[in-house]
Amino acid sequence: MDAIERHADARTAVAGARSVVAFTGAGVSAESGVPTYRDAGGLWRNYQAEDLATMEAFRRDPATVWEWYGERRRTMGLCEPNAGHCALATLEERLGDGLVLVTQNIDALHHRAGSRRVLEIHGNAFRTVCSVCDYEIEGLQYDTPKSTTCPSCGAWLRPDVVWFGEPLDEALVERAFVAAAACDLFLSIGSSLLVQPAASLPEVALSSGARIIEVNMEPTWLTPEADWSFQGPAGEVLPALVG
Ligand code: BV8
Repeated sequence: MDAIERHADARTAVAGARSVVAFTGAGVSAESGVPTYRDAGGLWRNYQAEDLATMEAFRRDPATVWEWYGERRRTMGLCEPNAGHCALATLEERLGDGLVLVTQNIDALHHRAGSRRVLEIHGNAFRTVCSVCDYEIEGLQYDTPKSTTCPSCGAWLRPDVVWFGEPLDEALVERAFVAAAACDLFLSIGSSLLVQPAASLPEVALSSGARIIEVNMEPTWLTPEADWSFQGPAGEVLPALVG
């Protein structure tokens, strides 16, 4: 089956699906200018994850961790959703709550593309919460807050993201895994599928009999298992699959 036929086949699968999970990683935002984590020049090459995205690092040097998130807020805040994000927003319009969008991204670009039902399982870089009490700054912040001290308990404020070694929000994880077990089509888009527990979602879908479409620039452990795997930019492949 050549690429065109494979494409047509996958398009038919998307058109015919009734319950879909779209699972996204940094690759879906790459064409918007958001650096990915592991690609050449990816975030982690410049900084060791454990140096910046852990509670230990924050306790050790909160000012540097805030400097890093302030820089990422400024960078990501200037990025616009791309055709890949927009295609998923279109799919949500068509499927209603038949689509569950689970993202590892903290860049809020799915929301900005118009998607409404987005499970941000690793948090949102633009939200600010207290590292101790349940205080939260209203709305989104696109830079380091003027004061990083909690006005309620005096502790450090932090970005509302999940750091390595920290548990994800149980209710969000539950909804994501229930949707993966129940879907008839699972889309894995722009993820190296290396970070747990998120990377187990395609496995749950696979073992529940869902058909799998992968869109990623390079092969992953899921590639040989997928019904269709497209190694191309999500901003080009997704509109062709969903359009
Ligand atoms: C936890 C928010 C326990 C912060 C993130 C050993 C084995 C197994 C697991 C572990 C282990 N050691 C430690 C763990 C656990 C750890 C983990 O999985 N580590 C990995 C690295 C081995 N997981 C955790 O720590 C989790 N917590 O386990 O807690 C616990 C439980 C109960 C009670 C107490 C404790 C927390 C994980 C979440 C961490 N936070 N982000 C921040 O960002 O600042 S993870 C972060 O990295 C992202 O959110 C994302 O999830 C991940 C990056 O992965 P991807 O999105 O896939 O990005 P990547 O760059 O890797 O790949 C991009 C892909 O896109 C590439 O393949 C590329 O080819 C492709 N691409 C590029 N351009 C395009 C494209 N594709 C299409 N189109 C393009 N244009």
